[in-house]
Amino acid sequence: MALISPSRRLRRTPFSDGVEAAGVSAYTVYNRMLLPTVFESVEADYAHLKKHVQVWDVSVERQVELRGPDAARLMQMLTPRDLRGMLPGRCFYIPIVDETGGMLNDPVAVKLAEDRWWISIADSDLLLWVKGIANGYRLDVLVDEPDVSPLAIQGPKSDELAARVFGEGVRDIKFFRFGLFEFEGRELVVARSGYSKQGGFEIYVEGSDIAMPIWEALFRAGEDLNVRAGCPNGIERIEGGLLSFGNDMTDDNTPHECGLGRFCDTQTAIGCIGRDALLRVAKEGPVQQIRALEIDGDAVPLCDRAWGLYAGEVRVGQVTSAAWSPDFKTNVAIGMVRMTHWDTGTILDVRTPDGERAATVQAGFWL
Ligand code: THG
Repeated sequence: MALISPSRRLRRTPFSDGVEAAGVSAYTVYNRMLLPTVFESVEADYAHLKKHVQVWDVSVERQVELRGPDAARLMQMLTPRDLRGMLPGRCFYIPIVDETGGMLNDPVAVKLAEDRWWISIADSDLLLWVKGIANGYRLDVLVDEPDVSPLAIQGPKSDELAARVFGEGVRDIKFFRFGLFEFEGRELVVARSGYSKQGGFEIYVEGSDIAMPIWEALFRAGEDLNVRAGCPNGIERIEGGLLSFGNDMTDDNTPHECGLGRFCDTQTAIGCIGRDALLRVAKEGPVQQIRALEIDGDAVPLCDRAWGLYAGEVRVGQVTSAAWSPDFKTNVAIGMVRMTHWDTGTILDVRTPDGERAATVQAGFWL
C-alpha cells in the first residue's frame, strides 16, 4: 500500500513526538487519530510484550465525557449492561447498541462520580450518537471530548514500572478498577486494564502538557526493565480473543453474535435504547457467532478484508482477523460462523488471498 498523507484532519497525539523518536514503523488511523501498529516488527514486538514491559500511546481511545444530573440516565440509555451496581472507581466493558440492537461501539466505561463518566471508545464516531441522544431527549448533561489521552503500560513487568513512577499503591488496584495517583502535582486516573492479556495499567493523561513528561519518566524509570515503546499487538490480541470494532464486528451484529452476551443484562437494563430489539432477538438466540479458528499451513497474509468461510460451496461465515502465532506455531484467527457450523472441531474452507486453506473451529481463545 502507498503511504497515507498526513494533514490536520489526521490528528497526532500528545505522545507522537515520543513515538517517532522511539522508531515507530507503521501507523493505522483510529478515531481520526494516529495509532502505532509496529515498532521493530509485529513478531519482535509480540515476543517483547510477553516478556518485558511496554508503554503504548493509545490516545486514540478517546473519551466521551458525560457530566451533569442526567449523566447516569444517559449512560444506561446507551448500553444493555445493567449499570445500577457500578460504583465510582469502577471500569466496565460495555456494548453500545442502536435502536435495532446493532453494535455501535464496545468501549470501556469509567465511572468517575455519579454525575461524571468517561466512555473510552473504540473506532466509531460515538460522540455524535451520544450528543444526538442527549439533545433529542432534552437531557440535563454536557457531552464532549476532553483533553484526555490514555497511555498504557502492558506486559509482565507492568506493576514494577508503574510502582516506580506512581508509587507502590498502584499494585493494589484491582482489575477494571482505578485510583487517583499523583504525577508532578496532578491527580490522574490510573486503571488496571488494557488491550492485551499480559496485564498492566492505563493512565488517563488529563492535559496534553504533561504527556511527554510522563512518557519520559516511564522510559527513564524502566531502563533496567528493558521497557520499550509498543502498541496493541495484532497477534497477541487474537490469541487473547480481544475483539476489534470495525474488524470483527460492525453495526450489523448484535452483542450476542459478538460473544458479548455476558456483558448484557437486557431484562433489567431499563432505559437502554436497543432493549426491545435485543429482547426480541434474544428469544431465538443468535444465528451466527464469533469463534476462535485455527488456519492450517504456514503464515497467512495480512487480513485486510473478510475471508469467506465455506462448507463445500456454501458460505457459512467469514474470518475477520488472522495472524501467525510464534508461540502456538499455528495461524490464530477470529471469525463469525453460522450456527449450523459453529461447533468445536468443525473443519471449514477459508478463502485467503493466496488460496484455500482448512480452518478448524476452536473451543475458545488461546490466552
Ligand atoms: N482500554 C480503554 N479503552 C479502549 C480499549 C481499551 N477503547 C477501545 C477498545 N480498547 C475497546 N475494546 C475493548 C475490548 C476488550 C477489552 C477492553 C476494550 C478488554 N476485555 C477483557 C477481556 O475480554 O478479557 C476484559 C473484559 C472484562 O472482563 O470486563 O479488556 O483496551 N481504556
